[in-house]
Amino acid sequence: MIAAAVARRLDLDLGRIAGGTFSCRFLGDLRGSFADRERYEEALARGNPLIYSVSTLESAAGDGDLSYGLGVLMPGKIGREYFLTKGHLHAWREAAEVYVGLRGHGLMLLEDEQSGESKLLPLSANEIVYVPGHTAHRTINIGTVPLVYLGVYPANAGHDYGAIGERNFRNVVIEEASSPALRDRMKL
Ligand code: PAN
Ligand code: ZN
Repeated sequence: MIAAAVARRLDLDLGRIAGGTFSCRFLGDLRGSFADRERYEEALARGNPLIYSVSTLESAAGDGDLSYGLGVLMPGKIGREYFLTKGHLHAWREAAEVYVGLRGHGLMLLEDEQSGESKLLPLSANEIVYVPGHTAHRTINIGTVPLVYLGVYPANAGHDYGAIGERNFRNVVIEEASSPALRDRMKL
């Protein structure tokens, strides 16, 4: 028996999956995410723009099933740091994820929870990024148009924002000489 509807339409302009739930993160929701706190507060005093949205189709079927989310991340910077998602680990740490780039130019910052090792991988249209388990992941828009991507993950992965919320990623991606550069947060 086919339990769930298996065919879905993605609207890349609206960032919606038919039948999905839609959530938005505004600049004010990202306090603590950007390295330059002064520039962040200055930008927030000027306005509270949408930074990203996620249209999510969560499965209630449990073990073995998949959930997925269509993300749209706006272009822009706070100081020299590109717009980004909050980033998270999966609550079930073994849960991996596959990201598929659909539009725009972006990067994914991965950080192994155990070793602390970072990887910066391209996520642009037609690129796939595999995020292993035990890996914090954040999406970054380095382009001038919205970055659109689909993430597919185990239905029981869960999202743990706590650890990243407290200590953030070790590295930041900033613009240097018109190009993205990976830098140690403590040495900025
Ligand atoms: C994605 C993310 C999406 C938004 O669907 O949830 O990019 O990023 P944050 O969840 O960090 O705000 C995913 O990785 N799901 O597991
Ligand atoms: Zn995830």
